[in-house]
Amino acid sequence: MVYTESDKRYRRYTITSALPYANGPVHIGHLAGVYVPADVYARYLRLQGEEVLFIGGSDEHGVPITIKARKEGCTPQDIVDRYHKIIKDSFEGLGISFDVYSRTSGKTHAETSAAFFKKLYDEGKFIEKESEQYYDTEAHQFLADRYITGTCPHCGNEHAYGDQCEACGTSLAATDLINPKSTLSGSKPVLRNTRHWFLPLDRDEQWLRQWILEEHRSDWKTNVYGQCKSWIDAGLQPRAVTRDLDWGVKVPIEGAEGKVLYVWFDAPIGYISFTKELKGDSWEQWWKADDTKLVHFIGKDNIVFHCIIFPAMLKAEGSYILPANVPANEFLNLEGDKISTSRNWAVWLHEYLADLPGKQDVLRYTLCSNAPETKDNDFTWKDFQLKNNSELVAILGNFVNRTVVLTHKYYGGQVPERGELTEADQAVIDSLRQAPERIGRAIETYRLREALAEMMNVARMGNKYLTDNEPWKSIKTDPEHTATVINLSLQICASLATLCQPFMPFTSEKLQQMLGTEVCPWSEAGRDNTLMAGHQLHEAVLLFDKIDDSVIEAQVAKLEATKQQNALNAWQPAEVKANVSIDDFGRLDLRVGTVTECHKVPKADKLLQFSIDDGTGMRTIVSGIAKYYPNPEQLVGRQVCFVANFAPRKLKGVESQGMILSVADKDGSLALLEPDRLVANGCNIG
Ligand code: B3M
Ligand code: ZN
Repeated sequence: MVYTESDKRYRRYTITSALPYANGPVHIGHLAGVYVPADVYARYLRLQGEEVLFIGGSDEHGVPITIKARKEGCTPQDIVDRYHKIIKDSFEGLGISFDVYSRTSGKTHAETSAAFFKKLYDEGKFIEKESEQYYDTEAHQFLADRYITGTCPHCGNEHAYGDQCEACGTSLAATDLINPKSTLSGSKPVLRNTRHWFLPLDRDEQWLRQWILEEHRSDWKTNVYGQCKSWIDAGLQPRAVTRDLDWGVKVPIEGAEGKVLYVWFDAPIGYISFTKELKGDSWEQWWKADDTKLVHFIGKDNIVFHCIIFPAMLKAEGSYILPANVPANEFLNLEGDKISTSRNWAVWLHEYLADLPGKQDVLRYTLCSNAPETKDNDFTWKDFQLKNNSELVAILGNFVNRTVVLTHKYYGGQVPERGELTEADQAVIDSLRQAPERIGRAIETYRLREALAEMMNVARMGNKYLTDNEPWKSIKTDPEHTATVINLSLQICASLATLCQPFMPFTSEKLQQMLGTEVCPWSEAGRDNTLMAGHQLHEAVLLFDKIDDSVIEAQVAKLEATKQQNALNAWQPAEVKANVSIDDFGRLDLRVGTVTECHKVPKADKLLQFSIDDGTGMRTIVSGIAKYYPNPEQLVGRQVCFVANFAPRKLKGVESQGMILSVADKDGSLALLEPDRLVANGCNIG
């Protein structure tokens, strides 16, 4: 029984989650934005007894995949095979409960998307246009989308792509770019004529305005509504739905050789193809029946495609329903910095599962409670640890553990009979009864953080109930009421087994095992008599373990290493200084000498004191390089280069007569200069 009035008319739910590009693994940003919320929603509706189809799959077309293949010297198929498997397995590992997880390189998808295009083509729904597109004369190829980069005309970002500027989020046409450059050959592309098919979105403005801006004014999220409004207000333009590429679904008409469907044309049709794969002949009701609710879970960068372009395609085809809601989330950052695949700044799901086995629900919980629902949000490992230790362990785990342990201790693990109820007992029963609806309404309106907090409030209530009643004391003084307290606490535990299931399915499973129950229908989850007196529990096991500092430190160190690697990758030699004359250079007296002694200057951590045989005698040089040479005596016997004619100066009481020449490497380490064979001490450098 769903609680939101407008949802009551639906008989089934088609829930889609954005199809991740199979050119890299999935990270926590994807999870927090799309997959965890979608999974919570799907699991909840199933517990409500609703008919649910939860669709996922890999997006295996598009230019980024071909670019990666080219870089790695393999085929695009190799790339998508590799990542499809990693992505699919890791989703499964996290308990994302797709009914189908397929891929857009499959046969059904090729047929379905080609047929969709063909129907629109036959019915004259496209406009056909010859236009000038960039062409790489060295690589002999038209440059679609990411094959071309240049400066964004809106924000000046010099690395904008031919289809989008990632710095300001604007969607671009390649011909908008300033100083366009081919990513294939690096050359400046030329314009050539080519023929393409366009979806005339300009003709859709009126109904889109009515449908989104009027009808969905109050039930779509403000961030989604706002983006749609600014798109529509800016005036919609025809969008090309074909590309000159050889990787993708072939354009199914004559005279279109060498052309494929644009990835954003075929990918959303993937939702439909995958439904066909799973449901066979009965697929249509999931996409065409008015009592089906279609909901797209996506990230904010996909809003225009799911709210405007795909609906325009569905509308043009004519027999499909439109999405009832598109609950897009904002972005999740990592330790204060934007998640980035190219900078490897991410927590990758498959690595998380390997590094922290058995902790799926901790990640699900953290991501859900931090979900970027209304604004960008930040993931930090410290917060992750805190959420585990002071919420999951201290509240939920602690409550369940105390209850089950006490049941074993006092009643041999059997649910005790309850006696007369006090007012406080009754208040707990009343509050428990209302919990499913409170949580359910929040989930139905995509306020998952709130829903999760409400679920935890049930555990909080349980903890407080135990603490207020102190059964470990009252067992001696008031055994009858103690039995009531334990009985009710167990009912709360049983409720939690169902109420936590959408968020934390692994924990729910553990809890069910411990209690010897199964999840119940959502509408019954608030009952106070789920566990009958006399029912035997199984052994108490801990739902959550504390996460030690060392675990967190290891993850932080991993990110630190990434940062350093990125700094190295970004390193460039300094600019060359202004010219000097040979006379300027000649005034410097540079020489070679041999180190005869070397030690730290007392009470100065940074300084080394060198004694150098300079051919005429001994010279002392003090140099601030102690941290690079922890064993300075090892420098004895080596030849070094030094400036011989600096005026002497005192450093920590020692007179320094020159400067030793060294080079600072890009990673911040240091190297001393040395002639490449032994030379006489005192020789000049020049
Ligand atoms: N592959 C884009 C993305 O990951 C895309 C989603 C397709 S959903 C049909 O941002
Ligand atoms: Zn820009």
